[in-house]
Amino acid sequence: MSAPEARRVESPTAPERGEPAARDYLDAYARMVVIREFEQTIHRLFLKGEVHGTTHLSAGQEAIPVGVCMALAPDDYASGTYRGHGHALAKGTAPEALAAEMLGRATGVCGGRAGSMNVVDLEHGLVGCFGIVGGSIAAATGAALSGKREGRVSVAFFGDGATNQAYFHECLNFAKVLELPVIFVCENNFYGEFTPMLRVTGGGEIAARAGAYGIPFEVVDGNDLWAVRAAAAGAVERARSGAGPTMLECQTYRHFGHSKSDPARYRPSEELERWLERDPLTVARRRLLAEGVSEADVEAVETEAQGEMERAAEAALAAPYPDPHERPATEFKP
Ligand SMILES: Cc1ncc(C[n+]2csc(CCOP(=O)(O)OP(=O)(O)O)c2C)c(N)n1
Ligand SMILES: [Mg+2]
Repeated sequence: MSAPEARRVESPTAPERGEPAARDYLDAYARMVVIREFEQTIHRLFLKGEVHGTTHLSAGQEAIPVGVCMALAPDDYASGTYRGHGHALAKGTAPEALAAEMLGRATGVCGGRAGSMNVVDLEHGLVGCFGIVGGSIAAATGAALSGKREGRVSVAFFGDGATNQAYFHECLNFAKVLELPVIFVCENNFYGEFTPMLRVTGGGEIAARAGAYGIPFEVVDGNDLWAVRAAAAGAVERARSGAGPTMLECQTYRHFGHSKSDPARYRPSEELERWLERDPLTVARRRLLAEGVSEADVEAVETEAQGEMERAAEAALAAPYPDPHERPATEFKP
């Protein structure tokens, strides 16, 4: 089954628009390249046996966390999924600390004890990444309760599959009733594990579900950094002004299988090819050049991002494992 075109259902409020400078987009593109390099490096290290357990790669979906985080302040909150490397890197986690975490090393962002699926980085407002489908929705909604008092916005990143979980419906209702400053960002990659989204989604429309709770929503091209940032900026403005939650359905596609054990043979090759032609990195690169950024400047940030990731992987591989007898520095102390 090929990925569908979503129907554009009218949303209660149109978000506001404002544009950052070309330099900001170049920086954001650099972050997208870091995420892609990160995922490819983790893929290689996994095959070498350096990454224990499994891991879920987000290559192909980079424009979503980066575009959304462009619109956030550094101390705003976000939660991510088990496909959360991009969520953490976009929110500000250092590639070196995240790579070390993937390898279970003591220098990891959680002391090497969280691994790929459960990263938390409170210093950068990342309240957690969750292996439970839909868990990120509840965490970000909870953070938005604090956020409402503190003037902070909270973002939940989650997949299309999570919109069939009770968390989604309870949290959207709760957020609307309390007008919480939360943005629900669905990364609709059209599959939940090996199952096409349409086969398990009543009504076939994800964003429109928010409308049932009176929450403004928008269907966004999730492979277009500019489109994601603009939609997120409108949602952030609404949240900060006290106008409550917004839902963004960002349509995208994962380049790899669901997890490391999935070769993704269930996807028609024409479908994959069609989406690879709209690789978010290619789309962003083309747009930067069209906006007048020079080829030399684009290449410079690509080289720098690749170098940054190589250094991060080397440092992570050289780092020690945590001492199992020592209490982790990151342990919660009541
Ligand atoms: C509550 C719960 N049920 C089932 C699973 C098993 N599971 C892991 S990922 C996944 C699919 C989720 O798909 P989606 O939300 O679309 O996210 P994607 O993997 O596509 O990013 C499922 C069913 C789980 N981790 N948690
Ligand atoms: Mg999915």
